[in-house]
Amino acid sequence: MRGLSPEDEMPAIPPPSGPCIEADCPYYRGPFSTTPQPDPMSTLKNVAIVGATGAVGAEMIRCLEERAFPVATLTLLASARSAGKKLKFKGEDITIQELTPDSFAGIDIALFSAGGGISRDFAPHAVKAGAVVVDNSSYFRQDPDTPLVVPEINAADVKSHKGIIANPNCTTAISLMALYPLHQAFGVTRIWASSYQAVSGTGAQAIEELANQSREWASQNREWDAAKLDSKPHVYPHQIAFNAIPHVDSFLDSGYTKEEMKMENEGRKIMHHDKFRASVTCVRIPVFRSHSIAISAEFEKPVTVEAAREVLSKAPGLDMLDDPANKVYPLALDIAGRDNCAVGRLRMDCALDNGLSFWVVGDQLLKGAALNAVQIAECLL
Ligand code: 2RA
Repeated sequence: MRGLSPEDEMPAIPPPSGPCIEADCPYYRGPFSTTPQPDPMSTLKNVAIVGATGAVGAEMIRCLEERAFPVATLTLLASARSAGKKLKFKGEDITIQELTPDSFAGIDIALFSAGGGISRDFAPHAVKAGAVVVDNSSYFRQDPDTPLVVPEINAADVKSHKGIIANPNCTTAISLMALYPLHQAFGVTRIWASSYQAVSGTGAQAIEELANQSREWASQNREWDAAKLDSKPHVYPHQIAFNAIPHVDSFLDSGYTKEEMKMENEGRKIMHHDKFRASVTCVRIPVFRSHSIAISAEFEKPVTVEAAREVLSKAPGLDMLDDPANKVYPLALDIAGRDNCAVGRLRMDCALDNGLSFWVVGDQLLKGAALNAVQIAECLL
């Protein structure tokens, strides 16, 4: 299994030889582009990764390599605890350095994935040193001066950055990969959604907690109906193995969690749709990797399953897996490790006058974090 970590901590894709869709994003892999590709050798960048030892950091290194990002030098930054350890990039060992305010001299692009506090404290130093920061934490997402970008949706927003570009929350990014093309075609007004989120979205300790609890149950030869363990959970407020916990991030006075409100708040900013409304329940489930989201969306213009299928089958970065009669629909286990998100279970929503229900799955370490960040960096080339 690939390395794993929290937010606030693919197949190989060389630079495309053919044209791509977005004038603003030279490496964009959409089907309709006419934009010529840059010469990667003329755009070599000094790149830094802050939080290189985390799961998202590990995926960032992998994405840079697999997508042949034009890296001149790669600087890996982490806490003092990890300084001196080595990680591989393109077959070479790179020694991890301790993150300090002076770490960014000569850096062109700094990918941050080490938590909101680190972003708050160190991103300004990176910007001052002349780097553009792509930040995976939630810290700058609602800052009006910071674009919040999913390149398939709003690559053009990258241009308005003032040194920092924010990467959206994983559940939002994955949901919008299917919702935004539908919005373009039919005009979404509001959604109701439930997420089924993998433990790797919380981080390495959460992965251990699920693995340990599963082992504990199996080693005790328990019956299926005696799944409640004696040992106390550490990461989650309740046992995660064999359970579903409707509690992701902290609760707000409204009764929703912060994670749940990210869908509406970030969705509005990314889609440039101030009236978008989202009522979401986020649930942590005992899956290691990939988030799944069940969405019911209401639209302004008449929608049909056939028209939606037509739209979604052309959407960049999204696969249609929708043949329920043959048991074909997106599954977390199948999508883990893949760049593309997948959508299926398309049906007219029986409780709405003009609504569609669907199921979208994405690898939250990739499209929900590292891949999206590297795609944003590609927009800077
Ligand atoms: C999660 N929001 O809890 C995080 C990952 N970005 O899954």
